[in-house]
Amino acid sequence: MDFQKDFPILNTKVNGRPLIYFDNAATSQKPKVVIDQINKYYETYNSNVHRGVHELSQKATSQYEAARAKVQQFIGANHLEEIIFTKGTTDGINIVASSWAENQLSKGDEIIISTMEHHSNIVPWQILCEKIGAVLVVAPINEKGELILEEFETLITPKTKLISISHVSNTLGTINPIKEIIQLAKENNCKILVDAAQSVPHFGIHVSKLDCDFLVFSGHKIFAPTGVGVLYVKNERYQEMKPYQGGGDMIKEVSFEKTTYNKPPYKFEAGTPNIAGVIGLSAAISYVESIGIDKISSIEDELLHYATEKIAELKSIKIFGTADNKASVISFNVDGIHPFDVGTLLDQSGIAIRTGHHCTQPLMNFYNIPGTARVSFAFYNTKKEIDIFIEYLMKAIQMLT
Ligand code: C6P
Repeated sequence: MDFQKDFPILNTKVNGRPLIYFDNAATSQKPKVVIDQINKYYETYNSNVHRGVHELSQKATSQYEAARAKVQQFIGANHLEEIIFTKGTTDGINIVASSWAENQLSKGDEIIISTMEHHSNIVPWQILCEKIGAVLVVAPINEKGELILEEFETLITPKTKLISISHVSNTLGTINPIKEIIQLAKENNCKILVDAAQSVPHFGIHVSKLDCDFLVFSGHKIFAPTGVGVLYVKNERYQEMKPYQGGGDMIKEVSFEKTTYNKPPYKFEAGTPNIAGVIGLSAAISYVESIGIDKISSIEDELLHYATEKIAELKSIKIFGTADNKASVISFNVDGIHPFDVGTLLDQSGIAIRTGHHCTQPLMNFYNIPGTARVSFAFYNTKKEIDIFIEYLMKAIQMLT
């Protein structure tokens, strides 16, 4: 099926050539149905939510809350109030660090992350550790870019209060054994946060079956606009959380003497939210559901295997991230060529890839490289595009060696 017709930008040209967009791990493109819903909001019922008796505000509020129900059902949360709208994955992790962890952890307590984490799942914990004297523990990976589970287990001690781990690595594509890790957390009575930025757009997630405490993702990686995301909080955790931002909508009553708070999730959504973004997210999820997340997974899996074989045929290329269980991300380097040069030449041919450290500098240090070139596929990409990419990659290599 031609999914590209659903995405206006995929029918444009870049540098005089039809756009081939292989930077989906950075952000995905937006289908017309999402753009239309955002326009409709601004053109026909733009107003604030939870604040007005007037018709427009009521409509905006009902669309905003319908989006919450859409997300709840999409990720399999038991309760509507377990869905907090955020600015994105980074925001979600920072909320957990400030609202839950700062309140629940003390000096000497430990937080486990892994070598392959995105900076968003490193830096908030470092800031917290500095503040309260907690300790960050880093789980190792092997050369293939897989977690070493036996070693992971040995890192868990009675001091471990939180495991915060990516479901899928944005740089390597590794799919971490999240069920096993959650099981380990449960057995050891520690809480678990899943960074699902790179998994929610690509395969079905069911938070209540997974039984994690927190899960975060960004709207913009699942065909929704930037500036909107989701923090799932298991109901029981709410009683351990304090608001980390104060303002409108998160309160019940305010006086100069004392303020009481609104109930969750509103308690954690201070100020006017990204209403258009939330409405766009809802439309994006409906679009994904109209195709089927399993179908999306299988198309992307096929693209991953096709591209991996083609890239591996090229001499002088090394792929970073060869886990047995991988999502549709391929990071690679060409001998003697800086990834930036590969990316620049491909761009001249209309092919968008990402180059650099991908916000995973500690992972780059593990491999002792400054960065990689990275292609990441969405279901709207095609084998034909991969063939063109390989052709231009070969040309780039010829020019640069
Ligand atoms: N990775 C990439 O090119 P935000 O920026 O908040 O939407 O997402 C942060 C983030 C957190 N965790 C993982 C696993 C991620 O992949 C990302 C975003 C993009 O790989 C931009 S750096």
